[in-house]
Amino acid sequence: MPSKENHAMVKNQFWCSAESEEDGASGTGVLEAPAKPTLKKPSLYRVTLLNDDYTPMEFVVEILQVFFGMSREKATQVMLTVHTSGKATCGIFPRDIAETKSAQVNQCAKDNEHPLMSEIEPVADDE
Ligand code: TYC
Repeated sequence: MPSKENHAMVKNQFWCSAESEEDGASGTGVLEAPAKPTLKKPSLYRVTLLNDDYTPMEFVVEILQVFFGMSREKATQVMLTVHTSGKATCGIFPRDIAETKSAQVNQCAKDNEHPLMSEIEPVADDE
């Protein structure tokens, strides 16, 4: 069973070896660290709210406060943008979170018998 100390030692050896490679010293038999790990950022999704003629403005404001953590002032602003422009962004999140928030909004609207709908769309990498 390797001890904590052993683990730290192996880790140090690992990095020392990678550094010594730059000096031309190789053949130590120790695994080399990759020069640069290739990491991919998670794709992001925009949650939008759609306008309709029947959902009360106050209900929309409360939805934005509860599910998107907006202040009452910000929520009122966003609700009015939806009301006048047809839709607006509520927030941008990794896919799982965007899907969950959108589903929560749609379920809450359904439970309260309002036609309010939200949807999600992918955000372009250069956006
Ligand atoms: N248009 C609605 C009304 O006049 C209000 C509303 C705003 C509905 C935003 C949906 O996403 C929405 N009562």
